[in-house]
Amino acid sequence: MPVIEVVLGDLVEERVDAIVTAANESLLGGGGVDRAVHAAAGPELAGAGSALAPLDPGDAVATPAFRLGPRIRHVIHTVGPVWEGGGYDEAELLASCYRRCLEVADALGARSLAIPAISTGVYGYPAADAARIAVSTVRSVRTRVEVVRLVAFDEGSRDLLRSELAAQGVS
Ligand code: AR6
Repeated sequence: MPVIEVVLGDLVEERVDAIVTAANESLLGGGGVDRAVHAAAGPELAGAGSALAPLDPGDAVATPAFRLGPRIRHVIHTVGPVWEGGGYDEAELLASCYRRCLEVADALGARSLAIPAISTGVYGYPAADAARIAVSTVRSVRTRVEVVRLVAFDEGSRDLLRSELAAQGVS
């Protein structure tokens, strides 16, 4: 199980081997955190991403990090579920995003990984439920990734993630 750190801030300012972007199936970039990642990585990211598209919800793929390097080496693109009330496998798909991102990071040899609150923006996933899934999934994965930084963009999300760490017995 990797060490889990909860932080408040901008994902693209992280110093980690790989960051995860909350993409859509085209991998061409969009709004929210995906916009910030594409803006920081440069237009090459959309080219590399679209060559691997379409990507199914719950899955993840990696590209180079382009202009985010050498501070960040890889961008892992994952597509979260759109929240449709909870009856459409959203929880399973969200857990799958975290698992697949860790698998891809492990295969790349990444030892540190920063992940935003996938699906909790444009895709509407309730933040408390998403925080529970983020923590429970990351802590249950066997991986050589040593540190996972869960990056919240607002204090409310940060506090939810911290509460989940405490509730799930992760110090
Ligand atoms: N750093 C960290 N977290 C951020 C940042 C940032 N710079 N910017 C936003 N967030 P969202 P989704 C948080 O909407 O719900 C895009 O158009 C934000 O506050 O980025 O998975 C894609 O292309 C929220 O908590 O992703 C897809 O079409 C979290 O990141 C769609 O949106 C996720 O919000 C994906 O929607």
